[in-house]
Amino acid sequence: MAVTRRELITGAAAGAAGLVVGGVVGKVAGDDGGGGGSSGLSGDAGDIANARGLAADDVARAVKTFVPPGKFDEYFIFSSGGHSGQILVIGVPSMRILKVIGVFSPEPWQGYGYGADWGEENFISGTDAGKKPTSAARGPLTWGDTHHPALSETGGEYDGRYIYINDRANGRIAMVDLRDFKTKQIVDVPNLDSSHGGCFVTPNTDYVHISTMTPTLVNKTNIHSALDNYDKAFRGFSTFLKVDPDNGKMLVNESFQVELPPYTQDLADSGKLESDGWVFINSYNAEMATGGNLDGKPSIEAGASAGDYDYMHVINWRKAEEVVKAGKTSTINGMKVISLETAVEEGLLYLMPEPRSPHGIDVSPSGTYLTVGGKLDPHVTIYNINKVKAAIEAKDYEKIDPFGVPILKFDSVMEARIEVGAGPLHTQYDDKGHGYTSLFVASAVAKFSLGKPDYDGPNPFTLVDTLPVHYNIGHLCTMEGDTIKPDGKYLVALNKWSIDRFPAVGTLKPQNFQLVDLTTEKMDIITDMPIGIGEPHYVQAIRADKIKSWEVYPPGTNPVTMEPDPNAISDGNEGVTRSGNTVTVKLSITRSRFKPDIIKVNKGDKVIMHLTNIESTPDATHGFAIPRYNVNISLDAGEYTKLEFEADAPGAFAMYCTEFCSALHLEMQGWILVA
Ligand code: CUK
Ligand code: CUA
Repeated sequence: MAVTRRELITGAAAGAAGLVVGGVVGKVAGDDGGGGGSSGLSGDAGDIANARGLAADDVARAVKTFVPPGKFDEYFIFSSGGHSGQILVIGVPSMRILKVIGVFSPEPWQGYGYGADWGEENFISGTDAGKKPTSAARGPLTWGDTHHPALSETGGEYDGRYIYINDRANGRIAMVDLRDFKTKQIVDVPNLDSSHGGCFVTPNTDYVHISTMTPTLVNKTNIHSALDNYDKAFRGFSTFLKVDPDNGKMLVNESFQVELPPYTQDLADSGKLESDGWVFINSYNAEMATGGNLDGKPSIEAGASAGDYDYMHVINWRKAEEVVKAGKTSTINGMKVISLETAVEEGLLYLMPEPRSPHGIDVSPSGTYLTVGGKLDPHVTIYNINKVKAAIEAKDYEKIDPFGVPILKFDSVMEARIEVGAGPLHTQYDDKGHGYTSLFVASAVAKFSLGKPDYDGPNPFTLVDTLPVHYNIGHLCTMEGDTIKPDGKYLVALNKWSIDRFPAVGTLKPQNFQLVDLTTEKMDIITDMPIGIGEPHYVQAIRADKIKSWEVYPPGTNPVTMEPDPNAISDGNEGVTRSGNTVTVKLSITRSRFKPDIIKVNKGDKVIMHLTNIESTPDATHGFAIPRYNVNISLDAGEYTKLEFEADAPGAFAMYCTEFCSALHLEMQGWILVA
């Protein structure tokens, strides 16, 4: 390694970058405030810091997040994209966006939803069973509202294989394969007209769970009066989608649902270790308010907040599995459903009172504690699973709800209530037995201690620290935070508003991800990251070395199967054949040509194209775009896909490669002549 001019000037030894950084940080003075010129650093780094007006703390924070060019981040976070319908992949601690994965919305850069077999299918398929009505007038659904990503787990730890995410708007769920970071399946979940926080996997990914948010209309006899008979016409559903362990796909035929009362089911989490076999689903609107403010009834806002308690649903899914095996289900819209009556009879569904409009429910790493944040209550309420099990065993009920479901006694199942601040929403955990709760109203993060076995210290269930964040924090996420072994280390605060943190970029503002250092005694914000794509809700953080992404596809791989496709084209077997009105094109793609590069068809022909990028060099992606036909495909090296369209528009269409792939990229063009 050559010694650079700068190293000569500063006297740093070549190749000793780590020592240089250590030396600089060691010289940081204890000066916080500092305007320009008070970095407290000496030497070259000190001059730069002084010239930029950076204080000592700024420099220390910068060093904590800096990932040198060519080096990689320690963690990935997978972030929902909100109503952009996508997933964002971001490196931690650098907070650099690594990828946007098209999920419920077409993504032209990835050729997702513009003709490629693997992408297009997701937009037209879903489950055939129980397909829900979609307005044909507006065409197929081309967006979703992604909220809650769920990384697959083995033994309660992320295994880096798949990620699932729900569509809040339409009651769907998608699976992304982390071998190639592409969406492989969207299931339009029967009996779910919406979904929300009930998206998680069981600790070995036997099932991925998704539940209703707004209850589903199940009795359609008189839809205009349905809201007047809300308790009879609507129901919630908790769905356990069986996962194929070989490819992560959800198997609707082997899945089941548990019917729930028409409360509004919200956030949910899977039990683990101590609570393995159970799932927990919050709800609000136990009042079953329906709105109707023009008729003098309260808005849902007021009606749903009238009571002092809502209910957490406690479901024993292993018992539910047995009930399904015993055939005690009915099939509704292609889904096996355990009725409310059966669920109560079989002792697999209970309710627990929760103070005032809860939102988040998060199970502690040991599985012992369930932390609930109530939007209108400044406390978090912590339940103990062992007390829950004992109360169920002893039939320690407060009462039975109008749907026959036993409600456990609050005092029997509650372990602690900690006053954390205004508007607690979601909680995450670290490796030392602390919980971190987002405070939406207070715009802050509260840190508190759990009890044994998660926390073994002197003051259990005590508020330890509070950190202001900027602003209106929704979710938050610690590294590996939903597993049985969280790393803690960093916390990402997902703030809904950014207000004064970024320059104005128009009237729609970016959200603000703030990276928080958890290794210091007081929590400390070390960087702000504007999110200019979508409105993230939840994120999960996984150690980067657990992701085993492929660098390149083996020749002719179809991303749908992740296997070489029998129709894949290799160099030399290209061609165009006709049978009646169907024209089949076998086309190979490489730097810098399509073969064949002239395709002649007649108006009205059905065109089937088998396209293969025959390159084996990682990064050698080519595009295949047909102007005016809304076709825009991206083929990574080795990738095969199929394209079908009707040649209904006559003309000479210059198909071209959309990726600047070589010096002769601009020449990578051909013709489709439709006469
Ligand atoms: S929700 Cu958005 S802040 Cu969908 Cu998990 Cu709480
Ligand atoms: Cu291939 Cu440009």
